[in-house]
Amino acid sequence: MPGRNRNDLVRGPLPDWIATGSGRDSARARLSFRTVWISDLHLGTSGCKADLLLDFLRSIECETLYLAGDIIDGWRIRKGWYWPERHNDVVRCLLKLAHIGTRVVYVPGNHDEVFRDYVGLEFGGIELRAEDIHVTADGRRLLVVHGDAFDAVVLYARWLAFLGDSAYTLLLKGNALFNAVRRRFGLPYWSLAAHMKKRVKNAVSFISSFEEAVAHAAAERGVDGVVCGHIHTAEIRRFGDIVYYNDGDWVESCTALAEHADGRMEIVDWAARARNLAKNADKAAPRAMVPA
Ligand SMILES: [Mn+2]
Repeated sequence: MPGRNRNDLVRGPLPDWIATGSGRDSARARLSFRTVWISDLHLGTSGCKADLLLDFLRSIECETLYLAGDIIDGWRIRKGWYWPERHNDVVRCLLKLAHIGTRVVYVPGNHDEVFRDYVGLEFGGIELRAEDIHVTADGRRLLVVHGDAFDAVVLYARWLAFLGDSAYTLLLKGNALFNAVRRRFGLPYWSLAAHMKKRVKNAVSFISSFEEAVAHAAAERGVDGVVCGHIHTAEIRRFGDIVYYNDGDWVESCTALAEHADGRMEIVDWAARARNLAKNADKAAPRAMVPA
């Protein structure tokens, strides 16, 4: 952005539709990160915690913001229109961040895979990519994907031990084809994550084999780590030489992944932060009106 001081733009007063309400938002210091990843917002569904998400987006500043898939829930919208004003606010806030100089990269997931037809293009300053390689401040290369490509690998994990890597590659392709066919016939995306979550006993082993499958793919790609979403479970975990990062979601946990200026990575739990702020406000002013 030649001739414009990015920091002035980021820190300057925000337009009304960003700094709505109390005015506290525009006054308070923003949390500054080098990079932020969010995914699985599921805008267009009642599950999306849009209020907390807006509060988060208005509280941060970063050089690069990754939207790591399942941002708009296209599968759900097809069943019936659900689009409250709050969800518009989120979209406008994201566009605004791109406009004021944040690099915004959108890697579509399975619920917003219609956007996969547009990878390589740019809309309103938002870059659409099938995947990306992010280089951290301390020089590590991280593969950024949504993660749905690994559903089939996880499902057949037991067989893969016998069949080896060619079957693994075949499964990755098969998973994409399987859902492309379902989409063509107007069938909903078959979600392994949802399927496994119904069987509570298997949920833990599902999460762990998903993480292993993603880390395995990252190792094959020769990167130092991988950032994904999809299973709605935030995590930072090392598998051999690979560090697996999951930024969580904004339906259940309300978490993001953030990189600090020195390359240090952290999971930001915005729901927990909101709870703590409310608790402290309660202590400081016990007779204040706190909405239930
Ligand atoms: Mn997903």
